[in-house]
Amino acid sequence: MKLRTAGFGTSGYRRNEGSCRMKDQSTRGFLSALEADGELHRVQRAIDPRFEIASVLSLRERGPAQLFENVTGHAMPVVANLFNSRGRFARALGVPRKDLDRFYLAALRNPVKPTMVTDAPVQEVVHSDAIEVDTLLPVPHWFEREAAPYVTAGVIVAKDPETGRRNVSIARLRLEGGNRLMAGIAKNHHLAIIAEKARQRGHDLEIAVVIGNHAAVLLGSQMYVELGDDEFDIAGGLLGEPVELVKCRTVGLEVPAHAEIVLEGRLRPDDLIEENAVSEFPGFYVYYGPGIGVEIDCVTHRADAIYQAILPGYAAEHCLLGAVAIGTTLTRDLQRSIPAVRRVLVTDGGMGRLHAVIVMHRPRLGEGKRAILLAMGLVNLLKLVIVVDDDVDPEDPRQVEWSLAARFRGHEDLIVLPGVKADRCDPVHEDLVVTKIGMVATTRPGDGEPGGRSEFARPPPEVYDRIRRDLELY
Ligand SMILES: Cc1cc2nc3c(=O)[nH]c(=O)nc-3n(C[C@H](O)[C@H](O)[C@H](O)COP(=O)(O)O)c2cc1C
Ligand SMILES: [Mn+2]
Repeated sequence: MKLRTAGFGTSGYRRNEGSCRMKDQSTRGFLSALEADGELHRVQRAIDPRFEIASVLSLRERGPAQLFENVTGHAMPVVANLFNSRGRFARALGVPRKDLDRFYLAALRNPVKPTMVTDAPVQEVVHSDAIEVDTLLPVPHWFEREAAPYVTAGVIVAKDPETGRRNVSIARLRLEGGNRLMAGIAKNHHLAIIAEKARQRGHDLEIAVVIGNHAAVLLGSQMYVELGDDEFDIAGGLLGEPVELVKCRTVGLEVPAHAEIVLEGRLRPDDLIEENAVSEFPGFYVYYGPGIGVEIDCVTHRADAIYQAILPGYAAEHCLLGAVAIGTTLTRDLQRSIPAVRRVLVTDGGMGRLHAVIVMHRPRLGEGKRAILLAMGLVNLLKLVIVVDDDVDPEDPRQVEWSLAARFRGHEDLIVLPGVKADRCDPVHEDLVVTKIGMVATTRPGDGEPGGRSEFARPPPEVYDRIRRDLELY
């Protein structure tokens, strides 16, 4: 299908009276901006959602956003690869790249409550009987050994049956035919805890699955906040204004008005469905056992909705969304007890989950090791943590390795902790324990003094600075 306009229209949406929304809370402004910069690739050739979309995305995993306009069997286009780099987040959030970390921390500290609207683009079209999810939506079938297609960018909204508090998070949803889905949710996630509360009360849990979200909503959904904290408040913090929500048609929930698609339905905690093979962030298949059945009663979407997908497995976007959230919350948490911590970066090579670099400013003796222990204690996933000085860019693996070569003494700067509780996703865990490793690659107090062993070799500063200023003349 061809989109009706070269840009991405808002299909006649009228703003509510009294609305003070300043930003485009849809993904459409971002898509237009990407396209203007040649960062949106339109795939016009017919493409099969069964493995072909996955293949193109795997090959262009770090490349431009991809808009599949002609998906076999579907009128609705598929967009993917939207947030596969830190730079893309900066753009989508309207923040200079270098300020991103400070910006994320500020959003965590300054949540903004959502606001309600009544007229929502995401409800332009409503389907409420004989729902066939696989007919309505072009959901890709990703990998060979997975049994069916998965919705991978679905942000699930639910309310705690005990407290009425909202929770917003992503979990994969597999198509089970007709209006049925299966949700694979880690037991320790809030959504699983809430579903268990509903099960104990003997009823289903209403959910709304939101597809086609602004970066603020996707990132907000990933932040490690407490059970009872509403991730839409964090999304509002990232937007710098309230997320506009609209009431769902068939469930007692509210969803972002400017999203593309919403599936309204119920998690059925007693309806267990065996999942078998599913891909995880290490890039391997895992076998978690049964997931929870879902029934969808209503689907709403924009008249010209675009289906957003996230390539699962060891892929840039999947890894990065979690990495940003873990890095941000760890930076906040570590700084509370160790002010020398400047930043925690969860690395791409470490799958955005398992490895981190902690940047510290002049750590005192032993303080690097303390930061490592604290980080590992707080985030179960982490199993390799490297501490570097703040003259090193943690996003540059070459500089991190340079630190290890220049500043790390294996006999005293290494921590090896066998037999520590592992995350179930860790590829090398044995009986859910793993060996955790910490490396402190920082200069010691007194290092780097003139005449000492780690004094940098450089031209005289007055010459160097002058040449740097006038470099284009040379
Ligand atoms: C693309 C993507 C897919 C994800 N898929 C799942 C999943 O299938 N199951 C799951 O438990 N968590 C998944 N997550 C991670 C959770 O969304 C994340 O840990 C979230 O913070 C959990 O929030 P909660 O504790 O409020 O439920 C995924 C994250 C991303 C970015
Ligand atoms: Mn939560």
